[in-house]
Amino acid sequence: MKKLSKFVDTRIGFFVLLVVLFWFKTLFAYFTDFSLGVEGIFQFLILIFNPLATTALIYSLAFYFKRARFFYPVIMGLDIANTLLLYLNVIYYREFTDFMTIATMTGYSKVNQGLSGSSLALTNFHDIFYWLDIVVILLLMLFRKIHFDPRAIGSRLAFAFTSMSLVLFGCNLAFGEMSRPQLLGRTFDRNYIVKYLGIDAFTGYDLVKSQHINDMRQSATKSELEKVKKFTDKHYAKANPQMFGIAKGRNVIVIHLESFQQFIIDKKINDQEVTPFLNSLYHSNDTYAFDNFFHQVGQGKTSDAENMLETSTFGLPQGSLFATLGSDNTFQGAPAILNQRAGYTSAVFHGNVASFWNRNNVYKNLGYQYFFDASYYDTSGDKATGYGLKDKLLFKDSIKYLQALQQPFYAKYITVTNHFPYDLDDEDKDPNFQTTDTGDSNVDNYFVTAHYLDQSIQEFFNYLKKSGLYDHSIIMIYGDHYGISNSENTSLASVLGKNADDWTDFDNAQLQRVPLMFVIPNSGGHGHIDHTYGGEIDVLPTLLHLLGISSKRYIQFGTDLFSSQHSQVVAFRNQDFVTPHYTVIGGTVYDNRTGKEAELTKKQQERIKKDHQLVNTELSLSDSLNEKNLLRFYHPKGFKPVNPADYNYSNGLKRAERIERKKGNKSTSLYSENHDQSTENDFSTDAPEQNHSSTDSNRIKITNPDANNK
Ligand code: GP9
Ligand code: MN
Repeated sequence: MKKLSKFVDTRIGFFVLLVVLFWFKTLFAYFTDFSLGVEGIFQFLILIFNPLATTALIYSLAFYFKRARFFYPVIMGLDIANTLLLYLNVIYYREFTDFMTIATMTGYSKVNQGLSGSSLALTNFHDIFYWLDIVVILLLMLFRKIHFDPRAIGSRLAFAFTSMSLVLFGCNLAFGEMSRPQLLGRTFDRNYIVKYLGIDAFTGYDLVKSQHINDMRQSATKSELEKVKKFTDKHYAKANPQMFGIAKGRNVIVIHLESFQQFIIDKKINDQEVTPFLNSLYHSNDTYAFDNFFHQVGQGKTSDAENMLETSTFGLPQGSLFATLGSDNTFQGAPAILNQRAGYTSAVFHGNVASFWNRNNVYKNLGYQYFFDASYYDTSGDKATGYGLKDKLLFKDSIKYLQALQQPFYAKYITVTNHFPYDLDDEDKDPNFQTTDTGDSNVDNYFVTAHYLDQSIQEFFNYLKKSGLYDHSIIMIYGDHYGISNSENTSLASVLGKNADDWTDFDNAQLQRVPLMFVIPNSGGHGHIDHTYGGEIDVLPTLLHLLGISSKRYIQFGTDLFSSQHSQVVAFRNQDFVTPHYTVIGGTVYDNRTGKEAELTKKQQERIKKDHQLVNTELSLSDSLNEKNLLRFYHPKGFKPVNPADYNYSNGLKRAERIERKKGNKSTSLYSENHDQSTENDFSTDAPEQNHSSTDSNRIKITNPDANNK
């Protein structure tokens, strides 16, 4: 004991004491206040280790102050500031299930104005532990139980401490990247960065990022907006009069098929269709389907797809637009446009935590009125896989929310079960479906989860028909991006009847096709498979036109797929592109008919050069629009800017019910139309989990236990 107190009386001892105490406090926060979703021993070890490096790094700065009367106040000041940062995050997390960004701290973020007056209500008895050590240490110093050490630490030693901490941090980062590749590059979820690197590293990282973003935004001028506007005006494609308004006034149901590629459609394995139900939709004369439709996502994957589909602007060249810019950017997207132009109610149903891809913030800026995330569902036991609630349960357990929405509604379902690594419990597997035997488990399992997804869509459609929603809805179904990556495509080759040995970049590019279908029941039966080339960027203007809403006044980079003026040059995020005749990858031009390098005439070369320029221009103008947040300068006719403060995603059902009551017999929700009877019984599923109690497995619970949303 004596030895210990002697050690604490040295500067190094005091430093070690503060570092260790802060380390423990952080771990305390990790295990009591945050739910970081740690999986497996490796992640657990990283979590335990991660506060150490940054704390040591920050506190070592005090060593550069030679005099005791500077050293002690500085190191205590750093400790107090660091504790304050941790503590504010604890309180913030209790309200938002998220960490504080620089934008929230400085009040820049419009999504949530930092901690509100209700923060006192968010304090907890155990919060004493965050501050107790500091109080005790200050008292011990005051009563001279801890003595000030007058001996300064030499500059070299101080530097050694700093460098050691940096090395430790380097190791921490390396382990984090090992467990979650592209951790910083893609910023999936702030929870992840904290889980792997700790709060200090997260805040530092966010500071650098927000500085960069602020610089970009400040440099923005109106003339840049005009440049963008000029481009999109010039490329606007006017609606096809035969299609314009054919789904006017209907509910819009969007089904996001996770990682679903077009090649699965009509695919037979061991003589069985992988997705018989989707295939039947694909060939139905109520369905307008596209077989040359490409995903165009970058590193933001799902979130890039969502962004393109709902704003008709591209994702960013690096990272996810949702994660990096989505909290503060101005959007003029589908939920707000449909609400303002045609009175639509908007909602998202998704069985993962709300913070993933920063959706909890972005959706408010998009004008989504409801977001039913994992906290609205029972995801315990075997009801969820890695990315959340299993699809069959998502559709089933959403009915009580869906039926409460005023019609017409714009409802988006984001499925998750068909997500890498395509894990599915045996109980969910169809014993009659035999998958491939390629030896590559990702490929083999991919078909199994795709088959499951297909069944879940069928169950949902059965409900839509039974409840009557089907007849006055348009159901848009799309695949967000590839499920099998380029490096695995050779394992897929044999399944596609191709030879893995002569697999090329051309083949990879062709596999970036994803489904796009508009199911429009009772619309004349003119549905067909359309061979037009297009991509995710084109969906919003197409959908708006089907709903009879002109898209002309908005800044959108895509064009209506049904329009005769639609451009069929499909840009990938890395500037490669596909046209009906050529596929251009890294400058190499392939002929689509042969799949071989094309021999081009002068004229064709000119054409391709022009297409290339078009691709570069649209991508860079979209980047400048988003990175500089230029839409804040743009006020299309009748568009009221979205105010994120108007939205709050807790108590969604109660809010919807309040509206039902207020509207009385003018309420248009399905529940009201059904004479205040629930339609939940119209849903039938063969999901085995529905009857399982919540405690039958120890799988990680992704639900936020603090959320009291129902
Ligand atoms: C997560 C889900 C998956 O909520 O949407 O996103 P992804 O990994 O496909 O980008
Ligand atoms: Mn996805």
